[in-house]
Amino acid sequence: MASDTKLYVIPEGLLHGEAARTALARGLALALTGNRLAFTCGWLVHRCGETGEISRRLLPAVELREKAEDTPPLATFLARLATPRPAFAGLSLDRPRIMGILNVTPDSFSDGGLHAEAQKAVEHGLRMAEAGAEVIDVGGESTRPGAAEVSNQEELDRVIPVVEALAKEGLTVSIDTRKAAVMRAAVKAGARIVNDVSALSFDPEARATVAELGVPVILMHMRGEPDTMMGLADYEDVLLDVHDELEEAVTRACEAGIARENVMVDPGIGFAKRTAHNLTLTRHLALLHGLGLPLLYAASRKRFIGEITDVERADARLAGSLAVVQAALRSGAHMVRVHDVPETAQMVRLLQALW
Ligand code: 8Y4
Repeated sequence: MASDTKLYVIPEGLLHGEAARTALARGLALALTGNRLAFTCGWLVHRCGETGEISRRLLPAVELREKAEDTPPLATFLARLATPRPAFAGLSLDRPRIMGILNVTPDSFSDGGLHAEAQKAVEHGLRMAEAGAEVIDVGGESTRPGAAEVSNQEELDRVIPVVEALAKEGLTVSIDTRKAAVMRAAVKAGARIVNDVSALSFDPEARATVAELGVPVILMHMRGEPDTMMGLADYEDVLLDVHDELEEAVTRACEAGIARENVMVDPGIGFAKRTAHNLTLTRHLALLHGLGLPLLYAASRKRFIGEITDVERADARLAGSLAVVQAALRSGAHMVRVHDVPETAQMVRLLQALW
């Protein structure tokens, strides 16, 4: 095998709860992010670095384990899939966590001036926490293609009062921003997580800022910027490309001094991805556990759901959102970012009861 060939395993045949623990104890399955999940077979994938040629074979878990004994890269990949994830921002990841979306953009809580808007946003954040969101993701910059640029000062004016009020209430707040100055001010105001859709690549100061602040960070996959990303939705293999590009983002973050234990990854559903890409990533999400890090899935109300169901209005996409979030949780996603917190919390409770 050429030395520049990369190897991956896409877990299939997932088991949950008691079935996972029993199959692991009997050597019938391989562990996925601890012992609450296991997989009974998997696609062993090889990609040649020179030709880009990809080959895949579905193998039972037992054969994957045997093969790993004389294939070090396979042993490494299986070990990364298996290792339990440590707590992230103080949240243990042994059960699914809900991140509630709180937009503080001009169009979100319209009318009535900045103060009234902040007040409404804080109330919505508190309601989401009450309903089961363990992280509130506060964002003041729209990443919609064609959205107007927001100045540093305007973004700060919108998000900081909201972050401060929610943090004072004892909530875990993440700050959704690509700007180092906003990250710094938000953490000072009590935010405990940085959520950057550019994976710390938009602002040249971002990596050093997060390293200095020492806070957990969510690195999301995208290509280009919101205005250019759809022209870059061209993949050799979307699943493997997203894996590799996330791996590079993680490496760059760690080289800048960010602790690996402080990194969560996210495939960036809808960002530089067409409908088929979003479906492939959702279907084979478990491959991304091969990065050895906690995994966030965020598809709430996104356009591919509307495209498949022919539902134009974003706020009428709850059922489709629940379907893909459930799929992601069954693949072992550790956190989901959603608009509809009470409904998602109800679904998560039922899933847990079944497991
Ligand atoms: C309706 C409303 C339909 C909003 C789509 C949307 C992600 C993210 C966004 C994500 C992480 C969005 C800030 C896009 N998406 N952060 N942020 N992962 N980590 N669109 O996928 O929600 S904004």
